[in-house]
Amino acid sequence: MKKALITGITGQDGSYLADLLLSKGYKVYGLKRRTATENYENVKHIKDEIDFLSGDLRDLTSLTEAVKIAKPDEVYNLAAQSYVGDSWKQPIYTGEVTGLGVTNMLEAIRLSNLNARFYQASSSEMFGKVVETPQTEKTPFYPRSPYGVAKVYGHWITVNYRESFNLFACSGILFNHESPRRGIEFVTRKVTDAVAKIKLGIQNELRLGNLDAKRDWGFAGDYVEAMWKMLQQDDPDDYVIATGETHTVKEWVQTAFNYVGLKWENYVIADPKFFRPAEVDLLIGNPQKAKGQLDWEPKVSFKNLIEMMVEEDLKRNSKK
Ligand code: NAP
Ligand code: G4F
Repeated sequence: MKKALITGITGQDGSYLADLLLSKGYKVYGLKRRTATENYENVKHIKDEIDFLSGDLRDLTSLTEAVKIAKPDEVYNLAAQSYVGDSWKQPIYTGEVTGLGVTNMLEAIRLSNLNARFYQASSSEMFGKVVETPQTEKTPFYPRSPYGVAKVYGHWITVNYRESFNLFACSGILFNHESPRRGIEFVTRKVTDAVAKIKLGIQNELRLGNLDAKRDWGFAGDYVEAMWKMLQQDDPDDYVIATGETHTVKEWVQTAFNYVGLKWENYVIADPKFFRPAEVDLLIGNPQKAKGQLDWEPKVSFKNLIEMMVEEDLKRNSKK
């Protein structure tokens, strides 16, 4: 039986990846930091099938211990301070977790002499103020936030450990991916949750920032398949994972409101609080390498993704 250690198991991607690996017969260990209140929401349906190990990406001792206990064949490093907006409010913390935390995880693996394969959750935020469109594995990075800068560090330290120590280390440069398990602070889920609440009469307005930003949005369930496929190859490499389509935030908003038969202009209010000190205006990835080498393709369309999320938020909010 293969064994996998997932950091960030309580997050959106960690939970979908755990679903996938359990379905493939893996023994799954999940690194979870100590919290005063329960935060198992995304993994409550599989809680009894996962071995949770206590740890924090900033704490090498806990990572070393987790690797010692799990003896993993594969390590998926998904933990991060992942919210771009907060990375200006907590730049040092973001650097410590999202950047240096990657080195801690790599060191824990290297010092264990276990030959575990390693996946790093890199991000299209690294392209930031894009220097070419669409973005590929070869597009130079130009990060626009402390989060993006930390991810660039995490990406290059992964490449460096592969080249220095011959580790099987892959970096997935994933474009935005969403789902009903997405954190409520991200624009996609903020919108679908608000649309559901407005439809149900429990909210009457939605305050948003920049509606003109463009993102390449896919479904998280499709994207974790790509992570797993990267670690099944003969050689480690880096891959862009994207749909190859881009849409504005306004299109997301319009589509979500349309789905419940409402006009978005009647509810959305521009609020300067949600504009960022520096914006990433346009992201669109070219997933050709992943299609060719990993035989990976996204399955859920932009419209179906939004409808899936609005439906789930309608259900969730109806129960309250
Ligand atoms: P997420 O929902 O925010 O989950 C982040 C996870 O990291 C949570 O389980 C969180 O635990 C954990 N975590 C945070 N700080 C930690 C620390 N110091 N030590 C240990 N665990 C810690 O993020 P996601 O959307 O699933 O994304 C997964 C990864 O992919 C992240 O690295 C993100 O930056 C990257 N990424 C995401 C996207 C996307 O569109 N979703 C695109 C590209 C890259 P708590 O539950 O305790 O907070
Ligand atoms: O949903 P967002 O916060 O996601 P963002 O910044 O693109 O980052 C996400 O995707 C990255 C991959 O490219 C990941 F690496 C990262 O971890 C995260 O998962 O914002 C999307 C866009 C931005 O342009 C933002 O300015 O939506 C715009 N926006 C407009 N109003 C808003 C809002 N974003 C948020 N969160 N909240 C708003 O009210």
